[in-house]
Amino acid sequence: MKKLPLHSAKFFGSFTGENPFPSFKDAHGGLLPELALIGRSNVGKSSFLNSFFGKKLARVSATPGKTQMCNFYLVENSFCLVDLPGYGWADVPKELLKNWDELMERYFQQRSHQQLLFFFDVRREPNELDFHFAKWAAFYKKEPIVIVTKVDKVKAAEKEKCKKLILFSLFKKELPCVYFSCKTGEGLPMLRSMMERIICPT
Ligand SMILES: Nc1nc2c(ncn2[C@@H]2O[C@H](COP(=O)(O)OP(=O)(O)OP(=O)(O)O)[C@@H](O)[C@H]2O)c(=O)[nH]1
Ligand SMILES: [Mg+2]
Repeated sequence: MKKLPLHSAKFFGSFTGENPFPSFKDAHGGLLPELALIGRSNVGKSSFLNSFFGKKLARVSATPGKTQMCNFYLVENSFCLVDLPGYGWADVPKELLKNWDELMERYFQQRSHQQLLFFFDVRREPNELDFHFAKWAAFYKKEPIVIVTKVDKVKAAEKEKCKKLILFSLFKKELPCVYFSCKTGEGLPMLRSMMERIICPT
């Protein structure tokens, strides 16, 4: 199978959806595949992005709410990846939460070709906003790949428990699920080969 040129990834730009989101085409005029990272704020989406590309492209912070726009990264002639703003960070004014909802509506309505990667911190339990997202995903008929993050912080039994919660309580269905840690690299080879199969299916 073709290897993705991940090291050639570049930051393309930040978008709010007020103007159309960018669309990237292949040599035959077809849309390039798109991977979208979604999940609660501080769950480790931007950290995953940096591990996945093997270089520091996105800003990571211990303070939730770091990524506030839809940040597009382009791997030329292969695919694009979108780091979506995390939801549910503390101290967020109501107005900002409303903006998040509107931004996501715009993103989901304008894009139909993306694969969602749903991130979940292994030490948490699904909250109201996670359920809100799961409903959206079902409405738009999206089947996310679940990435359970920060697994370096827990024992094996807790990973299993978290996986069951997400699949059977949150999404209520079997979905692909990978344990990931940007500290140890656990899950990275598997995720890279999964993405290769999605992006270059032949
Ligand atoms: N131990 C551990 N810490 C992690 C891991 N992934 C992320 N973190 C830490 O979690 C914090 C948040 O990480 P980010 O990658 O910025 O999270 P995010 O989901 O992009 O957050 P927002 O941009 O606010 O949506 C940082 O302090 C990271 O160092 C992991 O696999 N293991
Ligand atoms: Mg981020």
